[in-house]
Amino acid sequence: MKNLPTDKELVGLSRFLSLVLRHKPEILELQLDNQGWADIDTLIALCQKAQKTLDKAILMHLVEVNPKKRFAIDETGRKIRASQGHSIAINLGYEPQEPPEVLYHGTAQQFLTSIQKKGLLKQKRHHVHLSTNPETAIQVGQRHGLVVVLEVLAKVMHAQGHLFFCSENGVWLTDHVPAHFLVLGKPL
Ligand code: HQG
Repeated sequence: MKNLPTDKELVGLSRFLSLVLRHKPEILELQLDNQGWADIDTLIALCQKAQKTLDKAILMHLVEVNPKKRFAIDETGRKIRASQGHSIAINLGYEPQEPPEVLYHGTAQQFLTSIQKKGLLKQKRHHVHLSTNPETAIQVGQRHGLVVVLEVLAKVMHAQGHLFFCSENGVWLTDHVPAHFLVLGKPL
């Protein structure tokens, strides 16, 4: 395909779209509906106005090759949203699901004292983010410092009434993980 951005440019565009679709649609004056969807043609027009190199082909390519499948297109093909990670007030509409026995959360060593006291908090996001494998948790945690992987006793939590959701791109979400459901893996 010709005229597609380089990998580096795609990372920059993906970061910008994550910012707009998860946290600050107002920087483009973009309207999201209450499930977080934006009209694709409007998004492209507003990005172009903001001097971003984006057209429909580039956007579709970005959605397709994005390593974490961060963005979803709706069934009409006219709308796009981030599949998880929001800080703005939208409702993704995922149905509660039974989680696997164990899920993983990667964090940094400096947060452990607080996590042991308060459990995992969702902080600025809508949910605590969990993964099905420790490798992903390592990648997530090392963004914050010396990585530590925590095991979450998800099935037991679920049996005790905690709700779990799985995003379109396979990230498990829950409101809060009390400390007694956490098992501390070995610091890496
Ligand atoms: C920590 C990325 C102190 C928590 C990733 C984390 C993920 C506490 C940080 C997604 C705490 C929040 C989310 C407590 C939790 N005391 N610290 N009681 N409870 N924390 O970025 O999970 O690349 O909001 O451990 O892949 O790191 O953007 O959450 O270290 O899926 O698509 O507070 O973001 O996805 O940090 O990452 P974040 P996260 P994208």
